[in-house]
Amino acid sequence: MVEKSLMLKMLLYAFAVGVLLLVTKTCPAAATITGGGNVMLLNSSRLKMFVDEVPEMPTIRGYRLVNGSYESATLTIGMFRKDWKFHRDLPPTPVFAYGTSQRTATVPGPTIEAIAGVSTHVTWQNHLPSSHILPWDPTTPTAIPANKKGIPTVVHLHGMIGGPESDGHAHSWFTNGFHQTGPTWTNETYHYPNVQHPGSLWYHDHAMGLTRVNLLAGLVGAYVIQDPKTEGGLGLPSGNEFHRRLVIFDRSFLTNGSIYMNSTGNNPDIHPEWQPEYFGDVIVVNGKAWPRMSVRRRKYRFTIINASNARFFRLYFENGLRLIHVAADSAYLEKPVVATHTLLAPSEIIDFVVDFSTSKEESVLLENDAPYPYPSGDPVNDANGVVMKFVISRGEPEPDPSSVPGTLIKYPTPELSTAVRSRYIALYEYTSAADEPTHLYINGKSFEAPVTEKPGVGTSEVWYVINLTDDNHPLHVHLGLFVVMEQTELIDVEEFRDCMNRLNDAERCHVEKYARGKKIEVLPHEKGWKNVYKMMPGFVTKILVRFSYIHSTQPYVFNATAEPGYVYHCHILDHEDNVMMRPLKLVASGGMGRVANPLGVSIMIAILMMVHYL
Ligand SMILES: *[C@@H]1O[C@H](CO)[C@@H](O)[C@H](O)[C@H]1NC(C)=O
Ligand SMILES: *[C@@H]1O[C@H](CO)[C@@H](O)[C@H](O)[C@H]1NC(C)=O
Ligand SMILES: *[C@@H]1O[C@H](CO)[C@@H](O)[C@H](O)[C@H]1NC(C)=O
Ligand SMILES: *[C@@H]1O[C@H](CO)[C@@H](O)[C@H](O)[C@H]1NC(C)=O
Ligand SMILES: *[C@@H]1O[C@H](CO)[C@@H](O)[C@H](O)[C@H]1NC(C)=O
Ligand SMILES: *[C@@H]1O[C@H](CO)[C@@H](O)[C@H](O)[C@H]1NC(C)=O
Ligand SMILES: *[C@@H]1O[C@H](CO)[C@@H](O)[C@H](O)[C@H]1NC(C)=O
Ligand SMILES: *[C@@H]1O[C@H](CO)[C@@H](O)[C@H](O)[C@H]1NC(C)=O
Ligand SMILES: [Cu+2]
Repeated sequence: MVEKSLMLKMLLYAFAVGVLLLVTKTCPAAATITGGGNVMLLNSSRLKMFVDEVPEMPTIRGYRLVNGSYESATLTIGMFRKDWKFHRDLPPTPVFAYGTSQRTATVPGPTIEAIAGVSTHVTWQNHLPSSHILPWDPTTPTAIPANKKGIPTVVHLHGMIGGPESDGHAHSWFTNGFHQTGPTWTNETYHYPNVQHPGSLWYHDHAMGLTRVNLLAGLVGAYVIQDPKTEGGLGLPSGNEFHRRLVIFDRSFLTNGSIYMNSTGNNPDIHPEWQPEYFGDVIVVNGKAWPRMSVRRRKYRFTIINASNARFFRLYFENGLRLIHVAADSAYLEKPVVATHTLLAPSEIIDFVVDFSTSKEESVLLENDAPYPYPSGDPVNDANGVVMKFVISRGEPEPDPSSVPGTLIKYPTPELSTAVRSRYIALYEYTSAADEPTHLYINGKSFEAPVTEKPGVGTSEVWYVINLTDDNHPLHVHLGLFVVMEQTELIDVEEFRDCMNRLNDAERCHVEKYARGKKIEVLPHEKGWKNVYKMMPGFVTKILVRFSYIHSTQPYVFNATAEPGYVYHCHILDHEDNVMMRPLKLVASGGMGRVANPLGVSIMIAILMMVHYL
């Protein structure tokens, strides 16, 4: 399937080049071709790499400093249509961007800096035009305003431990000027308590059925919760110059600069436009294609947010420079973990320190060798195998006051015995007669089916995620944090899959009989508290999910049981939209807000399966 589409793509390139030759002959000035129904894809190798310096996104303080003390702030951030230069030699690209005004809006959006314990209020405003710049598909469950005008948007702050009203529920969408709002929309202003462990978060759109296109259009940005009390003393490289946040995604372009997204579905008679996974052939860092960054000969900290729709990145420095991981997703690790490679799934965050003073070379490439789709797809090529270039200042290492301490921040060790119940949950991928995916479900249930996951506030649960498909589905849980306990290969997978296809019931299919294969060690830098994890195909992955803070035993400072509740989903956006997402409703549990206490062992099994649907 992958090869087939690649072949078609190449044929199309060949055709397009032919057209270009023809046109340039008759009309030498024609540098771009539009219209006529013939899409002209940009050949990404025409874009010279490393010509643009990586931008630092603007920062906005989510607090006020009043007489030397931190006070809560209210921000207004809009979504605007504007043109964005992704590369020196690429014409401006129409995008949707977050910012305080159309002029200052950026892709990715501004970085919001919050202070632990000081709440931030944001009024997110939609200033988008009446129709989308990318093809979306009305045949998947999608937010469509009654007057069919306007682009539904809703903002999710990924990693925030906050109330459901401000979680950016897929049905809480709103259009330009709040002219139309979704069924669970309640308030123009979102409240982010910031009462949680310090770390990196990111905000992005989450509107029903439009998440993939709204992100692809540019609606992503970073958010950080800083805690001077716990982080300040660590001595890590800090400040905007030495702690850099990089938002990475992949995009394809047309020669006229527009973002290219195939508008023909893989099953066009079922879904005219939906495709199961978007891959672009240009790697974009902070809004620039294959940028370069000039660095000094000293330590830097990089927080990398993967905002791709479906591409995985396995990052490494070509000269073997070490990555010293200090955090993963939103939380610090207990101890730094040194590695040369790091695998990043969509929406995961990695956070590491690199010491450029140890580099013998004066420039070094950050490369990627993850096949796509991950892990069984095509190998990377000269284009998507390269992420960016670091140009290191010449001469002797600089004096460098920063360091990486032996111990970072220790949170309570997750105890399996604290889990209070067990569940089995299956994720299914359905395919057409032509063996092309048509849609994906969790538990064989649509998003609209009544909620089945109702964890108690303050409790922990064990989920066993069983993945029987060929694709890696990064699972993301809103509100909760989890620790990956164990990954066990399934034996006799075919037999188990057949049973699951018939019964959709892991217990009756005796999952324990199959979950007896080899165990794969969780990588040390992924052993901390996470909010997304890539589940290995053919494996059962056991995770302990916690619905309470990890930094303290205090109860949530908001009502987690309020409407409209939360969701959990696959973070491959094209899957999430169609509809690998389920509601998650917190319920009061004996003494709301009490920290989980041992009540017995619970098991939740999430099973990801490939069901052949004929
Ligand atoms: C680029 O060409 C496509 C296809 O003809 C068209 O839909 C799009 O609006 C054009 N973009 C720009 C920026 O002109
Ligand atoms: C893209 O351009 C490069 C260099 O100009 C060329 O070698 C390659 O064949 C082109 N690829 C396609 C698919 O046309
Ligand atoms: C700041 O502190 C000064 C001196 O304590 C006080 O007079 C002033 O009212 C304070 N301002 C605010 C805005 O709190
Ligand atoms: C909306 O949010 C604001 C700011 O958080 C709050 O003051 C107000 O009470 C909320 N309104 C409703 C109807 O919930
Ligand atoms: C777009 O997707 C359709 C359906 O999968 C495929 O047939 C076609 O080749 C794709 N077009 C390009 C340019 O990749
Ligand atoms: C980003 O995420 C996508 C899908 O979620 C994944 O395929 C890709 O490898 C990730 N990239 C990085 C740099 O983590
Ligand atoms: C299922 O396995 C595939 C193949 O490795 C993997 O890409 C995907 O992330 C897995 N999904 C889950 C939910 O684990
Ligand atoms: C929390 O929200 C639920 C559902 O709206 C409501 O029934 C309950 O009374 C609220 N609890 C508190 C403490 O406000
Ligand atoms: Cu998925």
